[in-house]
Amino acid sequence: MKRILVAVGLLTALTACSPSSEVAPTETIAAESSVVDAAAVIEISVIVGENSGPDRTETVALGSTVRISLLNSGSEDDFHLHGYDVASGEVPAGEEAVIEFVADAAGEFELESHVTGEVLLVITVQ
Ligand SMILES: [Cu+2]
Repeated sequence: MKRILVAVGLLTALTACSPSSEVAPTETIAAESSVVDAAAVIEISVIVGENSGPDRTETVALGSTVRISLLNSGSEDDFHLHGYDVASGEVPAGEEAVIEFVADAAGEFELESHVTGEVLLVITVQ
């Protein structure tokens, strides 16, 4: 199952991470299909535990549409991109989640697991 989440709460203040008790303030919209120009989408593939970690960095241009495919190779998890406040929701073991967002704010943003607290990827938008 793939889910595409588009952030609409981009003005939401940065929130500190609290793995199990976080009440998501983020508004998300589940979309059946992407309406963006495929050629303009930056695809990032993450296999959790294989090519993920705090030392993995990806740099994207400001204004890009970024689509992160996350294969959850571990147990059930919940992934979250800080700063943009987009989350995957619960992802069962072995399933893939897609987090998509428009990189309209510059900076460094951590993608992390809310179960382990591990940083999986750092995205630099510049
Ligand atoms: Cu988080």
